[in-house]
Amino acid sequence: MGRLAITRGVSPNLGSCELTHLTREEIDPALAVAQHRQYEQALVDLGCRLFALPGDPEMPDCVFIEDIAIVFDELAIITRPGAASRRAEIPVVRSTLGPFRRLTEIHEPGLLDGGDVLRVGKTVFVGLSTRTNQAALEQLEQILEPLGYRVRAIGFGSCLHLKSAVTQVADRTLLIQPDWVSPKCFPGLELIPVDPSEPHGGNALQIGGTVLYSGAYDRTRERMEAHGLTVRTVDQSELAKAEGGVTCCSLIFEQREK
Ligand code: CIR
Repeated sequence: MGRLAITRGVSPNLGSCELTHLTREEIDPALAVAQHRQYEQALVDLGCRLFALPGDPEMPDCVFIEDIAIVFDELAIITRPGAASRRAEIPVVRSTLGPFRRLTEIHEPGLLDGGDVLRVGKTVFVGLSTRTNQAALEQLEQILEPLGYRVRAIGFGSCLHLKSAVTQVADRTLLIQPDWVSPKCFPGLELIPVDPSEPHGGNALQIGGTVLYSGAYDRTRERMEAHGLTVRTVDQSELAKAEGGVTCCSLIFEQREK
């Protein structure tokens, strides 16, 4: 039935977003909205059917929908975000995913942001972070291991989420910021390190045969192209000030009724 991309609009209060590693900078709300539309258009151009939810003034970070759910072929896991301010984002995402997947949830004391979960085939790497804890990791093991997935805990530092540091760009290839997460965590996979001058360049979104990527990291883009990857860029300057990247702004999965 094709690939579905669920997105959520930019909150008019994005300027009050959570920030962990960055210093607050003024965000241009109109530019953020325009850039998010450009991102949504790129998803459509890359073959996704777009399901765009409206943003909410009460939820500054709602555009970063990736953190609220992790969608597998077999089921979807509704997270319990590590930042309490973000838990109000859950109900709309839960009801939107309901028709497509059996749902399960992370429960207290578990804390989990989708940005800390990197799935590569049947291996699920889970970053333990300020947002994701051991209790959630154990709940993920209980949910996923009976379905044949291996769950692996990963330590990392200097960035918000595991996927700020490492993302999948081809079936067996990861883009990685080796100063923030050890390459030794990913045996058997080909690794493309970000250019050292672009430390924030580790977040890329593979959609079919194309990598959707920020336009801010030319040298790392060239490295991916030198590996034979096709890269399409989008401008994300405003969402980057809120510690967001290309993976954060959508939930992408094969559409089918459950
Ligand atoms: C937050 O701190 O929760 C947001 N300002 C940024 C979330 C970005 N999400 C992601 O990397 N998956």
